[in-house]
Amino acid sequence: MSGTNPDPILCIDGTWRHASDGGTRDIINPADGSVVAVVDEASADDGRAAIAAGRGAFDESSWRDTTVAERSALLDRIADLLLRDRDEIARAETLDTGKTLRESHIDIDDVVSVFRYYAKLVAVESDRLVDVGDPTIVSRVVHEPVGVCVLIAPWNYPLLQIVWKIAPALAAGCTMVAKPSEVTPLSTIALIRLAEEAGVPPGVLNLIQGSGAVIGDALTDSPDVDMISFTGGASTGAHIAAVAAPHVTRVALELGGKNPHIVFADADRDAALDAVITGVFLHSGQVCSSGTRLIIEESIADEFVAALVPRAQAIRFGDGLDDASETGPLVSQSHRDKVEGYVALGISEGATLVTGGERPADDEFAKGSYFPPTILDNCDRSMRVVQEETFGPILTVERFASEREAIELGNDTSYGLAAGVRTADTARAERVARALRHGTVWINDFGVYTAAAEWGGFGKSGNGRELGPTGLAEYQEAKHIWTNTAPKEVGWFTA
Ligand code: TXE
Repeated sequence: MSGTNPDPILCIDGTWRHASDGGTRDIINPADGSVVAVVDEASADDGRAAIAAGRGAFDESSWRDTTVAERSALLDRIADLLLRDRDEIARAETLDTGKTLRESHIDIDDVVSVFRYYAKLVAVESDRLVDVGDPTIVSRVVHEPVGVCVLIAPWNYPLLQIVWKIAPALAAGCTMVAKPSEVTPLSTIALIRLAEEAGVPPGVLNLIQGSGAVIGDALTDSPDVDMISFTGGASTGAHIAAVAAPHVTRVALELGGKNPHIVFADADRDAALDAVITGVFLHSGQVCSSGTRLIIEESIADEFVAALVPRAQAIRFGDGLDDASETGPLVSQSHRDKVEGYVALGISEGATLVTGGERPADDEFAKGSYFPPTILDNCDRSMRVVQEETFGPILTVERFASEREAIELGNDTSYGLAAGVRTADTARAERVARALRHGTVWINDFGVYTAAAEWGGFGKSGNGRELGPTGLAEYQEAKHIWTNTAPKEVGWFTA
């Protein structure tokens, strides 16, 4: 397949085109290293053309004057089309990312719920009347689209992450340039085609596929961009914020996490074991909210860790297209190298390797970027493996003696995306949940979310919020319109 590039996949102003400099990229299946597609790789000029298309559609077309009812119906149509093509898109997502087909189907259902949520939310949007205490004054706050948005997504949840941005941006009436991760563009390409079929006008939703290093600055260092929403690595996010700062562009960042999962001795043991395993090893740990730090009450720690081991070892990893696989490979060989490096680092820092830690030797896994569920015990918060995002299937274990210490450990991170607390004591659960400086806290649950509740981080996990009403407000400007219905002289100056 390598070398052939049949269908153009850059969508600029409603026209599907190849890259202006003829660039292409092989898309690799991490399960076996095969090339699943060859796609156009945009140049910086293509990026600038996409922004110009978005600017033109925002400033000169009738898009921003569409009614909320029209945009709501459009979102629902996209959701319908996603359901029609659910199996095909799920397969593309699995080939791209390595995740299991089951996970890809769940992602599409989640994405549909996000479109449906914003279709409903925007339909009931209304101006807010402000009582200024004078019956002759009508004061209203109205919401308008922020403008041209650049939406940059990562590779772990390619469709889901881009839809958390596209759905509210469309609902708000913005125009946009969507850029999936260059290693996982297939589901986003399918989505943009569906959006076109649903009736999104030319120039409103442009698609650029390419390397962040080549086109990133062209997309973010532009006075024609009103908003950038980015999900990805912390250093890339900081770079984007710096590049956009001279233009005072609105920037929303979702930058991952190092998420504590706190287990008290009175927690339901079996539910806790199950949640800890799922919380960290789902999608082989390539989840921004992965429960990668087990923080466990010392009285139960040894027995609990011993019980985790057989569960971790029983996880069947393999090709995501194989129904028997419970989790897939890591996204790439280079990412596996990074994860492997963190295991070695943890051991050198004094952690005890309890299970996993070495890439599988079997021939069956030789061509894929597999890495087994790994547990590192006897960790402490000074270790880099405890503080840095490994983004792989590595669970670190720390022990605590008191509620206060559990909270201190849970907050001892520069990130602040998500945390879990497990206890049978509801008052303690509430105290701990309120004390944790994280954007989401799960009590006796882990990893779940809903389109209707805000998602985002404290600290270096980012700023801004996706989902929920705030996720729509990110793409809106609030404008105050003050109408004096009985104008008369104010008489401030006497002349
Ligand atoms: O992310 P990058 P990478 C974390 C995780 C991972 C690390 C690095 O720890 O190991 O980040 O992953 C685009 N201007 N997360 O290197 O580079 C890029 O093309 C504009 C957490 O893959 O941040 C892609 O579309 N855009 C995370 C997107 O940024 C640029 C999910 C993310 O890539 C750019 C993934 C630039 N200068 C990784 N450089 C999460 N928060 O869930 C790159 N990009």
